Amino acid sequence: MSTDPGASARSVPFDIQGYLERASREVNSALDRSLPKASVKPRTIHSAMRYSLFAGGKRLRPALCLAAAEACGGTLADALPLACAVECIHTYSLVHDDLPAMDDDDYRRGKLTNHKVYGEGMAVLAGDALLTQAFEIANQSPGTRRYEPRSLIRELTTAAGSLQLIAGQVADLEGEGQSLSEKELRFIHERKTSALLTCSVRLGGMSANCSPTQLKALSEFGYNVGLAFQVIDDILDVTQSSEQLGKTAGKDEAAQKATYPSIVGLEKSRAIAARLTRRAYAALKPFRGRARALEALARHLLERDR
Ligand code: GRG
Repeated sequence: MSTDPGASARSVPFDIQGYLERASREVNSALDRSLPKASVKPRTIHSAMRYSLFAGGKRLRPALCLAAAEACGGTLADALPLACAVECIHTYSLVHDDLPAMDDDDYRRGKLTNHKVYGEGMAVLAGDALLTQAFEIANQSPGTRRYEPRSLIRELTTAAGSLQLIAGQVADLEGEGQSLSEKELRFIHERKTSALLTCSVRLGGMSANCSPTQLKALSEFGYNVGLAFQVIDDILDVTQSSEQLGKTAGKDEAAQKATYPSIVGLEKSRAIAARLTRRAYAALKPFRGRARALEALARHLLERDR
C-alpha cells in the first residue's frame, strides 16, 4: 500500500479546472452582491475597489476555503462569506503592495495596478475599504456550535494583523538589499503568504463545525501548501514572462529581494516545494479520502505556471 495519502485520489482524475471555475463563479457573484455598486457614491472608491477585486484573480484562497468546508461536510452557503472575506483581504494586500511606497508595480492580474488607474491616494483608500469590507462580509457568517462568529473574525484579524501578513511585509521591506538566510526568508513567506492560506482552509473547516482534529489537520495542510505556494511564486518570478504572470516578472531580482531560487537555487527550490506539498497531502490523512478537492488544489498550486 502506498504511504502517500494523495496517491489513490490522484490516480482518479479530479477536474481541478472545473472546480476552480465553479468556485470563482460562486465567489464572484457573492462578492458582487456584497460590495456597494460602482454607481453608489462616492463612485470613485467603489469603482476602485471593484476594479482590483474583479481584475481576474485566480480565487485560490476562496477555493481552498470552500474545499476545506466540503472536506468537513459543510455547505457552500456557510463557507461563502468567509471565502469572500479572505479574498477581500488578499486583494487589499496586493493593492497596497503595488504602491510606489512598497513594491512599486505597474501591472497586476494582467491589468494596470490600482494606483496607476485611480491615483495613489485612492488606491490607499481602496485597500483600506477592501480590508474593512472583509469584516463586514465575514460578519454575515452565523458561526457554528463549536465556533462562534467572534472566533471566525479572530482568525481573520490574526492572519491579517501585525504578527502575520503585516509582519511578513515589514520583514520583506526591511530585507530588501540584505542577504537573508533560508530561515529568515521562511519567516517572511510564512507570514506574508502562508498565514492567509492557512486562515482560508481553517475558516472553511470552521464554517462546517469541524472537529479539533480536522482543524489541526487543516492548519498543517494550509501551512505547507502556503509555503509551497510562495516558493513556487519565487520560482515563477524568474522562469516566466510578465505576460504569462500578469505582473512584472523578474521583480525580486531587480529589487534585490532574497528568494528561494536566489538562496538555494532553482532545482533545490523545486524540491522544497514538492516536499512541502507531500507534507500537505500527509496532513489530510484524517479525512480518509474525503478531501479530494484539497488534494487536487495542492497539486495544482505545485504545478501552476502563473
Ligand atoms: C501590503 C500588508 C501588505 C501585504 C502585502 C500580498 C503581499 C503582502 C505582497 C504581494 C507580493 C507577494 C509575493 C505576495 C505573496 C502572496 C502572493 C504570491 C500573492 C499572489 O497571489 P495569487 O497568485 O494572486 O493568488 P491572484 O492575483 O491570482 O489572486
